[in-house]
Amino acid sequence: MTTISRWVCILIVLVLGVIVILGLVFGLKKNKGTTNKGTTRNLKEIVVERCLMFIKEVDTSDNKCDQIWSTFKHAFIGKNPCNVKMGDYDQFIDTVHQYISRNKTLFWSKTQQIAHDFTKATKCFMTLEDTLVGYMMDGLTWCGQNSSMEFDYTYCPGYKECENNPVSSFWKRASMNFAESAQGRVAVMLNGSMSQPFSTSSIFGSIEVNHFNSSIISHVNIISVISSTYSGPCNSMSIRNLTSILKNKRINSTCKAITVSEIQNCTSKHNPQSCDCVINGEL
Ligand code: N1C
Repeated sequence: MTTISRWVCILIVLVLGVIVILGLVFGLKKNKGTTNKGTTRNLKEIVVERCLMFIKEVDTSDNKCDQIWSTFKHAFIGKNPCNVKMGDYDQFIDTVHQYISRNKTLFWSKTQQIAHDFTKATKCFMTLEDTLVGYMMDGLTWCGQNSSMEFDYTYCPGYKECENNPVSSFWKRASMNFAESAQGRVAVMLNGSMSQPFSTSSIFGSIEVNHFNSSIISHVNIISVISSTYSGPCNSMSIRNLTSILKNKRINSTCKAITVSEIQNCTSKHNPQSCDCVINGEL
């Protein structure tokens, strides 16, 4: 190779290197800027349509979707999106009328997908998203702006930016109400593959458990969802911590480790009616 062609090769490698580095830098910057979504487009239409559909198919009680929408909007519109508190949704929660059947409540923490696949397939339990409040807002983002009656469609703060953001405060307030309404034997699906399946900083650990009403809840069935290779998670410190918190509230509990494939088997089309296959008839 001549000296000139060697220099041409070096130059090409350098130019390619610079292009790759610039691509990475701009790519990362772009991702960083788009981490937080703004308000979901057509929020009102989506929420009202979901409300009407839910009332038609699941719940025939006297809910008024227009009224529900206005109390929901009132909770955060015109407010600094870092200063919307749980209490701002009080009126909204009071406007939605729903009855949660005894022995049917399912809580979850870090098991969102599998818990919802399970309730959808078996219809034996209800998560918050299977009630009108959770169904309407599931997967949506919303926030307002200080001194404006408009939604912010470009950016809504997440939990990392500020705790009192409209979406986090909504789920906390809705979860509090859901936990207060739970009656009889209830269940919770925890992620037994994590080092801390029960965390006192999760919504389940910091809000729902604290609002369990021991005069109407008789038993908590803790389901530790595990991958087939992991064993012994019911004995983990964090689950023992949950058991003792419940005991102090005078609520009995039992824990059972169940593999992902056992749950999937219950939710598969071949086994659609398996109401208690996951809990083996304990509920
Ligand atoms: O913090 P988590 O779980 O323990 O919250 C889950 C717990 C469930 O039992 C639900 O009843 O709290 C309720 N809940 C929801 O139903 C819900 N839907 C969507 C709490 N949070 C919910 N989200 C979003 O997931 C919300 O943005 C919140 O911050 C996460 C919490 O999920 P997690 O940490 O797995």
